[in-house]
Amino acid sequence: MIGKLFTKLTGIREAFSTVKKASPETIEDVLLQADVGVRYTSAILQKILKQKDDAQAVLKDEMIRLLSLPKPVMAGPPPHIIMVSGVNGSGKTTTAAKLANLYTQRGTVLMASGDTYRDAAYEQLGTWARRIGVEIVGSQKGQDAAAVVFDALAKATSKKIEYVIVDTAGRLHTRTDLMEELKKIMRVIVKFKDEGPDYNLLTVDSTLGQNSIQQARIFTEGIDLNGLILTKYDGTAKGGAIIPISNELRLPVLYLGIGEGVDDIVEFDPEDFVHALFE
Ligand SMILES: Nc1nc2c(ncn2[C@@H]2O[C@H](COP(=O)(O)OP(=O)(O)O)[C@@H](O)[C@H]2O)c(=O)[nH]1
Ligand SMILES: [Mg+2]
Repeated sequence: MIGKLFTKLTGIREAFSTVKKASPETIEDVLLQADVGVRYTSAILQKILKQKDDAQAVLKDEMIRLLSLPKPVMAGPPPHIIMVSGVNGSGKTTTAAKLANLYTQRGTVLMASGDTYRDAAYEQLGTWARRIGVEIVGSQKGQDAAAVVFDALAKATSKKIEYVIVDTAGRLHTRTDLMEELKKIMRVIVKFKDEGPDYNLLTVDSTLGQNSIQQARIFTEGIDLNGLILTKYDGTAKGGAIIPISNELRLPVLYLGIGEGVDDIVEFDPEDFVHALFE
């Protein structure tokens, strides 16, 4: 994983590479420019100043600590359910495909096209499904997304498929409509699995930096999320926002999207990640 991160995260790595022998003031600039935010930057800086130790080592330790939120674990009998939600364009469908591809290494996978609002959303996911070689359950535009998810879970249960990846819509007529639809999908999932989706993930466009937190709150207040996927991490100068995003929302980062290809995803490990930044 480190190797892949290393080659893909050139932007943010360049910024952090200057930290090695830098003064606290320079480190402060680097963190603020990477969109770590005032609150976490000053907390980190206080630690650096207090310890008078190797600044880079302190910074690394602090970043690892701030990124080590407990992750959900997949439990119980299959099908294991991964649902992705988020605003339009944040990378849900691409991420659903990447996850489907990733989980084929662990078992059988079925994708559910729960975006019945956007034109051609099913076709987009279907193209990925064919490329990856996994089954897909979808419907026509305008049909009930919760019904699609129900069909997918019924199929997965009867065919003993191990992983179901649920893509969802990012935009309906209003925010309330969108949340009601997501809640309805959740009610269907709970019929199959009391605890809800094993991974209930929000996709966050990391090029927006901290600005994405406000948008994300609408989702955290509507449905019971348990993790984040930061997408477009390959193209962001604001990658430091991973710290405020995860901590303000109190959600662990499970994956990073690092490109448009189906393999461009890495499981997030705080230590690997921080070490890759400073390599
Ligand atoms: N560079 C880059 N582009 C991404 C990544 N994830 C998604 N995209 C692009 O973002 C755009 C929107 O993605 P899509 O999955 O359709 O978003 P959705 O509306 O949330 O389903 C597409 O052009 C994707 O190729 C990523 O990790 N890196
Ligand atoms: Mg989509």
